[in-house]
Amino acid sequence: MNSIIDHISLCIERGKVDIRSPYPPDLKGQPGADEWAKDALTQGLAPEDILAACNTGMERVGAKFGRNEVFVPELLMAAKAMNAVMAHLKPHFQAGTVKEKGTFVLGTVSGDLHDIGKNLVSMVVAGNGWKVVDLGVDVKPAKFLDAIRQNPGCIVGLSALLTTTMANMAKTVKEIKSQLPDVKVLVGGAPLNQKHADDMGADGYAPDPQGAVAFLNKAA
Ligand code: B1M
Repeated sequence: MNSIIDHISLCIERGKVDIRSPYPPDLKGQPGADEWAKDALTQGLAPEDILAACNTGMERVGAKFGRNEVFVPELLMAAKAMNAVMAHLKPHFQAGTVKEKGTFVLGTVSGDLHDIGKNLVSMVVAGNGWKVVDLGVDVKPAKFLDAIRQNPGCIVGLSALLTTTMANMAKTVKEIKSQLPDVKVLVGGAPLNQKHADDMGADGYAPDPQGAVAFLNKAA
């Protein structure tokens, strides 16, 4: 366990944000996700590999949570550590084309507070030349509808991380389609698959940010 990539995965898994962070106590005084991400980029590691290391850490802490070995505070620290890495990765994912291809209205659906995946989608889509209107988390259908009306011709993206909020996603798709049937809706998030998207009446499903870009470029 000594490559930079391993350190990054560990910092995410353990919620070690930076060298100043006293949490977790056994890593006090040691570099955290912030410093390792900076080092990784300085040494020329690919942003995609750094992101994959973060996802490994997130999967490990998520699995521990599933086994009741850690609880919500540990997940929050993992999210904080991941955000520290993402601050370094953001310019790399946004260094794509400059001319806007269209507008993508994006948000995490009502009742759901998970935003790390949604933020990644936002960064990568923006880096591929789209204007992103990010509505944040816990977005009610009415807020999506307002944003769509304010951005004529936009495409909408809904993210959900909980099986429970997939029902709210389905309701949101239904509301959008009943009021604004021409608007294209893309859905994504860990618990979803193509069949869920079809059942909800969405126009597309993307498993990752690259899939979202592919959908948008095709739909534009
Ligand atoms: Co929560 N959580 N969480 N959590 N959390 C999960 C999702 C869970 C799988 C953990 C587990 O049990 N093993 C579980 C859900 C179980 C289920 O429903 N099936 C869970 C639970 C239960 C909960 C709470 C209910 C816990 C509680 O309070 N008892 C609670 C719910 C709060 C709420 O939302 N109302 C909760 C809270 C939290 C925190 C707030 C502490 C924190 C989120 C912090 C934040 O986001 N700012 C958190 C975290 C960090 C996780 C895990 C560990 C990591 C999620 C993550 O960021 N992954 C997660 C377990 C896991 O995933 N291993 C877990 C990394 C991210 C890059 O991946 O979000 O999948 P992901 O995004 C991907 C793709 O899905 C896709 O692209 C992204 C990049 O590849 N994608 C899209 C996402 N959106 C897209 C949209 C698109 C296209 C692609 O187009 C529009």
